[in-house]
Formats: sequence, C-alpha cells, structure tokens
Amino acid sequence: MSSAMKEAYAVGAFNISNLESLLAVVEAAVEEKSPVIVAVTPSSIRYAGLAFFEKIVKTAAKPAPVPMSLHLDHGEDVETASKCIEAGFTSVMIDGSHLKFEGNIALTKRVVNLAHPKGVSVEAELGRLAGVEESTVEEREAVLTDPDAAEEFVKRTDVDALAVAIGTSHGAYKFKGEPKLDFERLKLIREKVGIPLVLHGASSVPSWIIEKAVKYGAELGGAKGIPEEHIRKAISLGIAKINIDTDLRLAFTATVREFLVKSPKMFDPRKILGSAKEAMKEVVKSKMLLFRSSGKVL
Ligand code: PH4
Ligand code: ZN
Repeated sequence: MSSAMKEAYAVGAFNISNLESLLAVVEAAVEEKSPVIVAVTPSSIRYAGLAFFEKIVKTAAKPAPVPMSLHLDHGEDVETASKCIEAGFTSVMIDGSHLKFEGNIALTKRVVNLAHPKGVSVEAELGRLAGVEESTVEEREAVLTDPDAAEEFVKRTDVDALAVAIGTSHGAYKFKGEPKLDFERLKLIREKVGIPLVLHGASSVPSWIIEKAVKYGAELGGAKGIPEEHIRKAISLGIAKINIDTDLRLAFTATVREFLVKSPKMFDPRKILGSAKEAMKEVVKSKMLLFRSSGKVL
C-alpha cells in the first residue's frame, strides 16, 4: 500500500464469501497483473468458517503471479483478530469506530501489539460509516473523521492503515440525493497522517447492473453508489486501499437471475454460479482499471 500511496493508485480489497467470489477476484488480479487484497468479514467467517477461507485463499494465492493478501475486514474483537493472525492472515482490521476515542485507541493498540511481532499489519477505523447527507453540522462532525484526532490516533496506536469516514456508507443505498463526499476533510487528514488511508463503502452501484437485476425481478429501487469520478478524486487525495463488496453482490445476483430465466432447463450449479463468477470478475477488473492498480505487477 505504501507504493500505491507514492504512485497515486489504490489497491482494491474485495470481499469474498464463497468459492466463486474468490475465483473471480484471483482470476481478475492475474489477468490485470494487479496486486489485490482478499477480504473476509466476521459474518463471512461465521458463514463458512475461518479454516475454509484460510485454506482456499492460500491455495489460490500460492501459484498466482501477483501479490495477494488475506485480510480480516471489520474485525470485531481481539479474539477474532488473534485467530486470524494465528491462521496466517497478512493484515487485520480492528474496527473500534463504535467506541469513544480512548476506547478505540485501547482496542486498536491491543491488536497492534499482537499483530506486529508476527509481521501482520493492522487497519483501524476512526469516524463512522453512516449516511450524513441530511445531518446537521454537529451530527456530521460527530460521524466524520476529525483530522486532528486522526493524527493523534495514528501516533498513539502505531496502526499501519486508517479507514476514514468522509461520507461513504456500506451497501447499495448510499445517498438519497446527489452523492457528496467531504474531500476537504480528506485533504486535511492526508496532510496530518502519513500512513495509507482506506475508503470503505466505495461501491458505485452501476446502473447497468441494477437495470439487469430489476429486469429479472429484483427490487432495488433507489439504489445509489459512489460515482467513479469521486473514486478517482479520492485516490488523487491519498486513498491507497478501497473496499468493494456491494458491486460484487449485485453482479452475482443480477447474473444468476438472468441465467435462470434464460436457461430454465439448466440445473448444474457450476454453470449457474460460473456465469455469476464471470460477471463478478468483470466488475473486479473494471475496479482495478479505475483504481489504476492494473499493470502494477511486472
Ligand atoms: N466493506 C464490506 C463489509 C461487509 O458483514 P458483512 O460481510 O456484510 O460486511 O467493508 C465495505 O466497505 C464494502 O463497501 P460497499 O458496500 O460499498 O461495497
Ligand atoms: Zn467496510
């Protein structure tokens, strides 16, 4: 991520929850010659088990001619982070963003102390990923990352990457009106914080995917994401890691719906899920081009 920061590109962190999403991410990274971060959350770990992800990601990463790291996304507690460190994850996020400043520092510091001796890097989050478009100035200040607090947080915790809140949120319904991010705030944070900055909730919710899903029966009225020009600007202002989950989920859903309608006689899961894998792979490849991480592996 440090070279991403210097060269003004970002590495994508793509959430996986099954074999097909992993294959999509790995194949895209190999074809795009791009470094990639494979991310799993505690809810995915509850779904399929830590050992499953550890084994399939390591198996896929070994022969891959590109750097692939395995990352815990939104780690909830020291125990989960510790299990992932022991299992050989390359980085872990500890998300203390729901805690008060001192509580977040204390939790993050505990994970840093466990991770660093094992060579595992740590991402933390300051500020909350909540929609702020209809908030008052006071409410926005309570939710978005304060640049001075970010500086102090990084100094006191020794984290390796910091997720910042500048107006993005998770999921497919990020804005009711015009998508707006607080780029001034991002600029100030960048001036005060020297480590890589991370943008969560960065899916663009492409209209072509929504239209396909809706055509085949999905109900997704009002879905809206982060415009691609906002992503370019965020990278130019110092974002070096970008998290994407929703766009892969949408591509999966739209494609499975279309496939089942168009091929009513098909009942081979490899064909059904294989079509979804191809669609997710195209999304990942387009993100790598957008983030300018394509072609970075010589
Ligand atoms: N993430 C993904 C979080 C997914 O518990 P869970 O597996 O549902 O959590 O960290 C993101 O930042 C994704 O952003 P996006 O929704 O805009 O893709
Ligand atoms: Zn996130």
